[in-house]
Amino acid sequence: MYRLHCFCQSGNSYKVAFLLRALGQAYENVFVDFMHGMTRDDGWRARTNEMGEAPVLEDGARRLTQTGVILTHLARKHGAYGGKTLEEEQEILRWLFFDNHKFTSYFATYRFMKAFGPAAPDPAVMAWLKGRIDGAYGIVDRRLAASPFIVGTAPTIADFSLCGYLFYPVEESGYEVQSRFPGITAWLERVQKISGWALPYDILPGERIAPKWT
Ligand SMILES: N[C@@H](CCC(=O)N[C@@H](CS)C(=O)NCC(=O)O)C(=O)O
Repeated sequence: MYRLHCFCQSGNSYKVAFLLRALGQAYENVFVDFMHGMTRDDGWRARTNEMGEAPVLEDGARRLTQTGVILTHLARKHGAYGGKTLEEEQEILRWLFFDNHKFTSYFATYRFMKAFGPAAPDPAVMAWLKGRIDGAYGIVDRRLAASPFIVGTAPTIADFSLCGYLFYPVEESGYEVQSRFPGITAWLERVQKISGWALPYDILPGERIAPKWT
């Protein structure tokens, strides 16, 4: 059985949990106590992930990190959501990189600082991050206004990746998606119809924390 090292505030963990459920694969959650510094511990890094990040997926003796790698591994292994041609595979990879670099990354940082950061966020930093999020979300919104899923007419791991942080309560980030990005909003409705879909706080381990700075 797969073992997923994860925690409930982690949209990156959610990407993998959602895909495992969509593939009908049994897995065990291994709670990562991120909020108390577990991923910064040298021992944890040596044992679990030298990069100091969740999620980590154990597949037998293999330990995989980076959601782009994990999602690709699962799609290939189970023959679903990975694209049907080399061109589609490359297109999916293109969006996985874009998601990791910009779409997820800026938003996850912004939300973390607003909801869970140790001190009130610096307004200038937040304004800069918001500009970067606006840019990335606009690009994805335009794409999704013209295409049911990010790569073509059926869901792929690119969709699992991009939606990672979009099913968390808006109070956590204070960043409104629904009123500003109609393409993304309509796509989220389609994503919710994928078998196995559930809200992140319903399927990931750990305690919910009330947002601090929003
Ligand atoms: N690109 C990585 C990002 C993973 C990531 O940033 N995970 C967060 C939790 S959601 C983390 O562990 N961050 C620790 C840090 O940045 O120090 C992936 O896709 O797996």
